[in-house]
Amino acid sequence: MDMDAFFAAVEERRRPELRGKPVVIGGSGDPTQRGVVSTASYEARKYGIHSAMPLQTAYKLCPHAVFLPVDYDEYSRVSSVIKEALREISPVMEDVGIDEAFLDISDIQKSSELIALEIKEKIRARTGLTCSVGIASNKLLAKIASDLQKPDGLTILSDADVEKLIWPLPVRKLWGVGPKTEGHLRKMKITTIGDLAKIPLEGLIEHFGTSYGNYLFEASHGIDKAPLVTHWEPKSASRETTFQTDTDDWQVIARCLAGLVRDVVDDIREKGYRGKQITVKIRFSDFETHTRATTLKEPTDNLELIRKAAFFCLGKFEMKKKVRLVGVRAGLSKG
Ligand code: TTP
Ligand code: MG
Repeated sequence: MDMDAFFAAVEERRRPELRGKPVVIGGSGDPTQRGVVSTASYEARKYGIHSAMPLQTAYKLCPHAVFLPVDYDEYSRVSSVIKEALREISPVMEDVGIDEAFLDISDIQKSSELIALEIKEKIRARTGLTCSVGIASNKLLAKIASDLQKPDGLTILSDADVEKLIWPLPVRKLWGVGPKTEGHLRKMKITTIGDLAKIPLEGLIEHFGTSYGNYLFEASHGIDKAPLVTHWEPKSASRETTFQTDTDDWQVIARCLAGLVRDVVDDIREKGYRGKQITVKIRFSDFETHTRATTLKEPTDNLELIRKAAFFCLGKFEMKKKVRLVGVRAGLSKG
């Protein structure tokens, strides 16, 4: 299950006057300032606007779009309502992200289609939002299926459909195939999943090594044996900020870091964790990015200790250039 244009849909639901207009969610909501698009409504996507695009570019593509800031607290709240509804349908759920989850429905004595309709109806009744559901024999295929008929989609994929429906898709649709692999494959004249499936396993291992070669071979044939991960521990908590204008003012950088540390500590306390490894990230005006890390004697959620560690890391940077972005991360352990 994957929600449709999630952040934008939440905003449209609470402000019905936005319906049908191009809506872009990102950064502080001011498209003349720095920041990237978190998501765009389907109306806004018609103008070529998409996630991760600079807000200023989105503004050029569609100046009359409605630009709104990210209200993460509200989206998290709606996300919890959705996850609860899904758990009622099947307790075997893998929570993948804010708007996405896998459900194991193999033990439910109903047709796949009925279950899918029930999922869509429950989510619509509790949140007023639409989602897209993909049903298949494994996570890899279910994820691809959920994307085939967005928005408000329902796609049931049998293993026999792989050749007809999956093979024509670009290789990027496979999990774990990023721009780098895509480029590498393009040089081998492989652009679709079907092209990839025609390469013998040995050939893929030769080019990509045993582990990734095997993965590409299986994935291109629709094979995925990974089980659902129904419980996971957060491994880290992090925050970062991009300055409106690059700065070499140490006071500004320090104040920013202190604020980020406070947010991270709030986060780890709320979840009942403790931080051990503290990392500070600095991106300079030319996008060169460095990290400095330190490990605390023992895991803690003490603000002072974590702040001290973060400033110790900050002190290890050579500030030769203006700073564009500051970030902090705490590696976590339980209790
Ligand atoms: P997606 O499910 O990738 O996108 P979406 O729900 O907006 O649209 P679609 O109908 O295609 O599924 O991501 C879910 C939310 O995560 C999205 O609403 C905003 C956020 N997000 C970002 O903040 N940055 C990103 O680069 C992406 C891809 C998503
Ligand atoms: Mg989505």
